[in-house]
Amino acid sequence: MSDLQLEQYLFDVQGYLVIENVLSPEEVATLNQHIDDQQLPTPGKVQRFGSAPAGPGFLQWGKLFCDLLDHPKIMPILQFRLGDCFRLDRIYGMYMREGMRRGALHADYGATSPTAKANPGEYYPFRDNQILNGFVVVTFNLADTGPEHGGFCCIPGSHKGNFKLPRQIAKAPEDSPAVIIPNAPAGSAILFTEALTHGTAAWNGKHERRSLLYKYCVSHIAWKGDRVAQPEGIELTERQKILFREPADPYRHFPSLFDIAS
Ligand SMILES: O=C(O)CCC(=O)C(=O)O
Ligand SMILES: [Fe+2]
Repeated sequence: MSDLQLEQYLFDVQGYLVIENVLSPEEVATLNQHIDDQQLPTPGKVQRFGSAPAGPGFLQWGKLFCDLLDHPKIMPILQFRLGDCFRLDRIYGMYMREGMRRGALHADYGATSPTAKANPGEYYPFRDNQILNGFVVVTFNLADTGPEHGGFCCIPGSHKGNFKLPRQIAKAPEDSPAVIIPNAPAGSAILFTEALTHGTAAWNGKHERRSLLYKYCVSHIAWKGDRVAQPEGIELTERQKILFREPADPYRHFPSLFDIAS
């Protein structure tokens, strides 16, 4: 079995996946330097930076941020989940200082999601060996996160769950053994489906948390009404440009990301 098949299996059963060494230490340092150059306000009340839409968000801060849009180590895994045609829905960075509190556990699909009562529309899913989820996040870690520090947390396997998150867990996720904070060193990427019950754990690290989140949807779904703008003055590849397109039918009105050279 190839590494890719192993990754597909683990992503499917866990609902998330950590891939280490996606970024070199030099790339991590350069991205962090670009973030330092922005002289952002001290994290506290705010814990997001460089969000888009509106505008291009942190993509405007350097070509390296744009190169992560279709990182070669990530694209084959996204293809498993999202098929050939997908788009960038939104981005933001997260930064945290020691003592910052956790966020609420949440999910964008299923019984716990705010849309749980919405009519899903008529569709005829093919279930055999197919992954139906269409909303995936790639978090590039520019600083270590994990059980010791905090950061992304989740309930592994919960994307396949059928029942609402119990109040006992929602109230005190830190006390529940079902909630884990995966170890994800600087340079690693955490992929997770938005169907997974997940959140932000309290930050106990001495260092600042720095993560870049890129959120992708299948081409015919949009979770945001407006689009991430292409950065100005930064040359994007043809493939990267596709990620900024308006939502549309896969293949018919939205091209495959895998037919063209990256
Ligand atoms: O990485 C985190 O702290 C969680 C972010 C989150 O909730 C999300 O991307 O939907
Ligand atoms: Fe979330």
